[in-house]
Amino acid sequence: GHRGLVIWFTGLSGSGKSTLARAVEEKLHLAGCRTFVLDGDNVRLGLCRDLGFSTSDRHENIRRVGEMAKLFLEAGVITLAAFISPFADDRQRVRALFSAGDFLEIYCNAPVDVCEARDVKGLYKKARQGLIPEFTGVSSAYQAPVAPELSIDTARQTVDQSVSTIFALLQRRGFG
Ligand code: GGZ
Repeated sequence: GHRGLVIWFTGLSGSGKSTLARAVEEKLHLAGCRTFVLDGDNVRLGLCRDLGFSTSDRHENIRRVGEMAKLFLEAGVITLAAFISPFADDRQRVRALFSAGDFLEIYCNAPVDVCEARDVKGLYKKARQGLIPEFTGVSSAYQAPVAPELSIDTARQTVDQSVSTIFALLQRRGFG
């Protein structure tokens, strides 16, 4: 068996967080690991359905997810958390919940114009039109990580390349 681990993906909407989390999860799963992906799509429907996107609601969203990841860690699960988590102090507080070896921060680094050009869900367009207030990268700040365990140039790397980079780190840490 393996111990628990938290892999925390941060980056703008459309930077590839959930895509990479799910691709890494699949590979870990094939290697026999117990995994779970947490992202806005599952957490904001239930546990955090009372929260929106104000600064204080984002603080609370990230706090709850951090605490949940801690419970999963105790259960021996590899948690892949994919949240914009735009504020450095929120990410720092999450990191502080864990021992150094139990937490990896991965910055999905793509410029806003690249994320906006993809605009899979049409949210950037709506944000530019003023229909979504406090949209990260448009009308709400994103504070880039200063010292993540990994920074991935998701504008230039393919998903496969990014997954390989992440997996190499996981294997150095004894996973997969
Ligand atoms: C940012 C928003 C907003 C605003 C709705 N700002 O691309 P998506 O759609 O699927 O991912 C985004 C998701 C972000 O939720 P998180 O829980 O990751 O955010 S945070 O960590 O800041 O709490 C986007 C959608 O929700 N979305 N409104 N105003 N993203």
